[in-house]
Amino acid sequence: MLPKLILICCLAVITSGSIPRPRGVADSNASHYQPNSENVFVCIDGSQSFPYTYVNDDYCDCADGSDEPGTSACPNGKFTCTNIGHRPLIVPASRVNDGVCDCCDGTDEYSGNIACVNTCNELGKKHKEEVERIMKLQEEGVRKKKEFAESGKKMKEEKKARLEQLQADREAAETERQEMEAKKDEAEAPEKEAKDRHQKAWDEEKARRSAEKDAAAGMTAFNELDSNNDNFVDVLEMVVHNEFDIDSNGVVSEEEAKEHLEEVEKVDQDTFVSKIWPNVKQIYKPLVPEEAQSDGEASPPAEPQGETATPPTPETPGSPDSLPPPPLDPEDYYEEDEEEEEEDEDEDDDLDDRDDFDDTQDDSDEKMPDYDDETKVLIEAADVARNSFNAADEKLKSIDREISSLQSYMNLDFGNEEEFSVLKDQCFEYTDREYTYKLCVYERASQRPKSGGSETSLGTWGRWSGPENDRYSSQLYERGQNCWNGPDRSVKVHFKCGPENQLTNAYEPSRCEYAFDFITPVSCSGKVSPLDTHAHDEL
Ligand SMILES: [Ca+2]
Ligand SMILES: [Ca+2]
Ligand SMILES: [Ca+2]
Ligand SMILES: [Ca+2]
Repeated sequence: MLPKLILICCLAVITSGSIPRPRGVADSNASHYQPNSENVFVCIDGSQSFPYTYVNDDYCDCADGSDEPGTSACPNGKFTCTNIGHRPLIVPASRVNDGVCDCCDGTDEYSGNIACVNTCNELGKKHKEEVERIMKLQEEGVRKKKEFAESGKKMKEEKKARLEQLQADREAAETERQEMEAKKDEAEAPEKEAKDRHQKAWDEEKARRSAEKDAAAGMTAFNELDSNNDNFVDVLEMVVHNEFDIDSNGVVSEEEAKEHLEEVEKVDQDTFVSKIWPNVKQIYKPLVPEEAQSDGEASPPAEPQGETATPPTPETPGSPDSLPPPPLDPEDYYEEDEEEEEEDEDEDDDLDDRDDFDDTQDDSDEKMPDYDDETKVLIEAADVARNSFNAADEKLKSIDREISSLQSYMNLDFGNEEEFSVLKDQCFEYTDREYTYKLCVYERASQRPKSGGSETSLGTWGRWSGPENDRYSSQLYERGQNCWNGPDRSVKVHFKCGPENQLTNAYEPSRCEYAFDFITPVSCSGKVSPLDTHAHDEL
């Protein structure tokens, strides 16, 4: 034991320096307490002076408490323990001789009321180990950071070269696209002309067919109306058709019939088809055949039809055709007829049959015929030109997309040495009791409940947000999902030196403003900051 004590004693002499000083005085303040020839002590704040014997006389004389560095007399006094073997500590003067060991060397307790064990060497050793541990971490981090920086620089070089290549390719691709577009336009002009011609011919054909059908219907109507078969339709043949009742009084007067006949008594077939039919075809209804009546068609379902079924007027006495027509146009009539024949079949089949019937009719009547061979050749040529143009267009677009993506990459700030580029396109997660938080560096931050449920955006990449002297210590992700009655969510990510890239904590310091702690070798400086070891010292 003895040699060790001696060692401590000698170290103490050396460390405390050559200036003798009163109890509780910090090394840095020692000069203030050097006795002078007048034997006067000047308070450190310079406000007062006292005889030197006032120092540590357990009575507070200086306003700044500097005359009592080694006693608890001044409420604002400060006691410094030298703590040889560890490092000096300043405690409030009130802790001097308070019965608690505050200094590791026990110098704050000299009254003898309590015996403090000197733990400075032990603490010093632990502190040294801690500093070494952190130092090692920092050095390892810096080594990794250098690697990251190298690959980051290499990556940027590659991207830059690729960007230059693409910018050169783009010119050629744009020229190619222009050429292909011109060829396409060139091929499409005759194609359009031929197709338009074909369409026009088809439109004319459709109009012709329609007119033909119309004329045929007109002739059929004429033959139906000409009940006495004298090749004229006259007023009396018209009045039996209730649909010609202009004033809806239930009777077709001769005047009404004549009005439909363009004010003549009778018309021949040609006149009927060309002049009368166009005006009446919308209202004309053929009289119902006898057998249809007996089949039960005689009771029309619609009420108004029943009303028009008034007894024959004197103008048409005893006419068998004076009964009201069924509410059917010719097409409906035939369909009804068919349905009656197929009464036993179920309704679905019936409907299907009718659909098929209609479809085939539409197809044969309304489908435009194929293009002629000459037009087909033009369309084929235009298709080829279009495909070539689309390919050239897509190629240019794809180049533009890649250029745009590379430019956004180049615009990102990866730190002074490109060291943060290693974190690009990487995502990290941290799970607490309720949520899993996710950080995709340079992209976005989010959270999702552990119990399931949808993800909430906490923000997208904004910018580096560290203080001016430590710009790369934090990142801001902003414009996340809006908080009800509050701001948009945002996250500040704090970067600290650590052995691996890892999201280590997530919290919400104020409503909707989140904070993540992220450790990474990239943030290692190679230096040990006092803060790193502070927590350990407190033990
Ligand atoms: Ca005093
Ligand atoms: Ca104490
Ligand atoms: Ca006639
Ligand atoms: Ca009438």
